[in-house]
Amino acid sequence: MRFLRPFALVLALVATAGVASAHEFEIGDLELDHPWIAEPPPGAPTAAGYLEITNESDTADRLIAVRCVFAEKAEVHEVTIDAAGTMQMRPLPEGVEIPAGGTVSLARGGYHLMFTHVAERPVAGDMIPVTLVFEHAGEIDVMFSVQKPGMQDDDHMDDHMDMDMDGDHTMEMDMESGQ
Ligand SMILES: [Cu+2]
Repeated sequence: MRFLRPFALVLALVATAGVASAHEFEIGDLELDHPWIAEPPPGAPTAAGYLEITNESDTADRLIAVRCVFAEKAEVHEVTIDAAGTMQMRPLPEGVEIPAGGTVSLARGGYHLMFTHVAERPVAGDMIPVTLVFEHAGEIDVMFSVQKPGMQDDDHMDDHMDMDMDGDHTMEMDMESGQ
């Protein structure tokens, strides 16, 4: 058992870091959990944003628009995989539905916010204000924390640790290029 203790300590520190960086916002019956932007590589003109949206009402809502000042354009995007297995993304002009009583994750490899023509490169540690517009709940200003890809919430952390243990980063790399 002695040999396991240092490893257990590392896990505890990781879990604490995840909790410290988690933040959430509420508007009406919507809960917006841990909005974050992945730090783009130097020179990249785009950045991707993620969060989890829970709708506690019995009426569906819809994220219909995104506004910000740090990029010229902000859109809701979806990653799709075509028949040939190529990952692509497309804007969703209708936005994303948040079903009644449901949760929608904007996460790597799926729905995400796409910021293009970024004026100033977001750097890990920055907090960036972004306005999210919902069809029914209205508008809310949310602070997105900028983090290095691979340093997100606990769930993601678990995924990455699993991948590290498997020694297989293939899936993760594909997802990043799909942003
Ligand atoms: Cu995109």
